[in-house]
Amino acid sequence: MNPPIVASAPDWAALRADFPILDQTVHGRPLVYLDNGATTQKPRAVIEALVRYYERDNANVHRGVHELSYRATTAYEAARARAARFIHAGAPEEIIFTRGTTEGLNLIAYSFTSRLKPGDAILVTEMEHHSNLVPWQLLAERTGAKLLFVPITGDDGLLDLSHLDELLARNVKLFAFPQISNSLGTINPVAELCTRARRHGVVTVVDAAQSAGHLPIDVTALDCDFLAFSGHKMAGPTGIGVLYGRQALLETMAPFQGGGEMIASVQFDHSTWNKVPHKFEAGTPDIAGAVGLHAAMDYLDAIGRPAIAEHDGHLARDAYARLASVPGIRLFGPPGERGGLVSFSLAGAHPHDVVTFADQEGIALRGGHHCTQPLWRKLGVTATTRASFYLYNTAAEVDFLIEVIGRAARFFGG
Ligand code: C6P
Repeated sequence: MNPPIVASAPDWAALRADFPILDQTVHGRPLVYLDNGATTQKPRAVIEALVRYYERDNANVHRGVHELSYRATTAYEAARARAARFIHAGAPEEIIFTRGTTEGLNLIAYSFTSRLKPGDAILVTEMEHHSNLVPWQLLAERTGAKLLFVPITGDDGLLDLSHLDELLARNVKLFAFPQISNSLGTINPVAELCTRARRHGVVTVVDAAQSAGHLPIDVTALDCDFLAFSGHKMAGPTGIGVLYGRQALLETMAPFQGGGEMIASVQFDHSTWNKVPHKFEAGTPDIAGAVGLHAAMDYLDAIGRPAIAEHDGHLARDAYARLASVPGIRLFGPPGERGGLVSFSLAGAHPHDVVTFADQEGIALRGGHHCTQPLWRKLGVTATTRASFYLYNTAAEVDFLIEVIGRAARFFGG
């Protein structure tokens, strides 16, 4: 009998060689980059795709008929088709290139202005990043709609879904939530949330900023209406992101910004709009960014997103379990299944002190409110320290993190 074919696990340590930036010392110590929730590092494949594009193909898209313009347009549209495959969208037309998650969410909020009225509601959760809260606050201000919140359970950072159906029944038009919380690491049950919202006829918006580069995403299976993510948090360049929108919805939505590319025809006193998705891409887009994002998606899928999710999640669970025994530590987010990050506070030390202490050892952490101020206020803290992991982080780096945080606890705790 033939032995079963088992896909070999990626050699994580060897993958580090793909990321030139990791090969350096900081304050005389080898760099341990654990600020991947803020932005990830870029593999050589992405850097080279950007250089190749600028050295050989650079031109504007959809405008000229010369060879370079043709090449730039082809590369830009190939990136769109790749993004559609990356998240299992029904068609490339459902992919709008944006500057990032924040712009994608603002696009929806702006475009929904004419659809909401006083008495309507927008439902979000208590764990939102400001990018998935402030645009809805502005939409509520513009329309007279009100904001409702799905509460969290406490320090373990799960959504309390016991009253979700009652909330959804309160004239909710839009329900926006993160797939993975950037502050808690919670992985939310996106498919369930979308199914329950759909039963109430509510449009769903998934903030996939912290998940797109880590988990396999299938928007068709999730049955969400919108999903937004940023290239720079998934090994791609800064300045490029994706907004997925269900095509039937996009067709009926008002444009976000006006300008070149987004029009079909312009008169002195009025205009008509280009087809979806171009209707939502006013002005010259980040063509090189799209090319770099294409390379990043290829890079991640060559490794395999299920393997990346398992790797990051394992490092985060291990760090969470071991930090729990450091004196003075308070941990946030679920103790079990979690995305690749851990947030904690340390008695007697401001997170900026902890981050500075770790920085002297070459470890890059993030300290602050991580753009989730209302969440921390609810949990009674103003800021935390966060370690966030990616595919190039190793078990040895977690060991070193635990050692350094232990030293910080002794230093600040006396
Ligand atoms: N969170 C962090 O360190 P942009 O800036 O548009 O690429 O992504 C915004 C955003 C939206 N939603 C979530 C869940 C996020 O985590 C982020 C970015 C970074 O946690 C910077 S504050």
